[in-house]
Amino acid sequence: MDNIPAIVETLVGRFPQQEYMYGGHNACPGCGAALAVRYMMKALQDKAVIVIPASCWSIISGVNPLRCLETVVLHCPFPAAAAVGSGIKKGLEAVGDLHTHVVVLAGDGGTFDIGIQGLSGAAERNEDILFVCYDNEAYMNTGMQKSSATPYGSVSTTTPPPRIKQNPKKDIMKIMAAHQIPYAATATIAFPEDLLAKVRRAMEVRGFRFLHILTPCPQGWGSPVEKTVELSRLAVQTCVFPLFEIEDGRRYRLTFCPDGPVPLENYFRLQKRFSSLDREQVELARESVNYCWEELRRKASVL
Ligand SMILES: Cc1ncc(C[n+]2csc(CCOP(=O)(O)OP(=O)(O)O)c2C)c(N)n1
Ligand SMILES: [Mg+2]
Repeated sequence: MDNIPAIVETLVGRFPQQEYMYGGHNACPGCGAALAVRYMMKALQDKAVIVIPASCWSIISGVNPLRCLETVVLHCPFPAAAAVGSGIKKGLEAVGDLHTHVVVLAGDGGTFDIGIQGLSGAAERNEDILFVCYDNEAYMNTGMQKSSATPYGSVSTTTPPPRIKQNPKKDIMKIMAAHQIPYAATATIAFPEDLLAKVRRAMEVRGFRFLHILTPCPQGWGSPVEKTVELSRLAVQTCVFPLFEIEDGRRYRLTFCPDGPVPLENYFRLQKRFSSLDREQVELARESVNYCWEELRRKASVL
């Protein structure tokens, strides 16, 4: 980590300094979702309407008429986010506004589970919106109930030990690729330039765009608040959460290739939610991560 000051210096030089998210918001200390949106807003600036279904972000952004984002924010019912976003875009077009972006900002519950019907419909119709899923891997706002984005082996309030989550995390990127949408990508806050580049790329593309951002949650994951960025980095380095893009559901591109994956234990060790895994279960998790990583490398023609 000796090169951290150099990295910070480079970022300060190249990263937009203007903020579009105000301080005094309602996020918990160490909230990955707050940082993800802060970065995302640096690309969107005030050129987007943000649609937020029930989630931590409905709280973070503030209760109407207050808000912490320097743009228009609209709160909507949980399952309706993609449909509301699509309607707003059509409305803007109807009044001659062809420039304002519509961005749906939903949690993993609002994306993988409760919002998936509207999400699939909007993707299939190729609505001209950007759907951003910030994924903290559970229903955090209501107290860490498991979602279908919760990974295998995780403790949650609905999967307490010894009945830890038995099923794997749903592969939302495969589901989005199956819709053959023009652009889909993964990102995380430990790679802010990559995140910003992907938001910018998504803003250039017309049609349905999907961004899947991993955002650690210290409260839910049982991790130290100062480890949020490190955990995001470890998720990528262990191949738990690879960084990649998919165009038209076909062309895969890895945007970061770890040189020799970091052991999975380094990632698990920092989080209480994985503390009840035994050696055999860690091995199962490792096999699954390796399988998905090899499959992704084949699709991206890296193998
Ligand atoms: C139809 C409906 N069901 C349940 C709720 C209660 N609720 C509000 S936020 C939330 C959790 C959302 O989880 P997720 O989408 O992952 O976002 P996060 O809270 O993790 O940011 C739930 C269950 C609701 N508001 N509306
Ligand atoms: Mg969540």
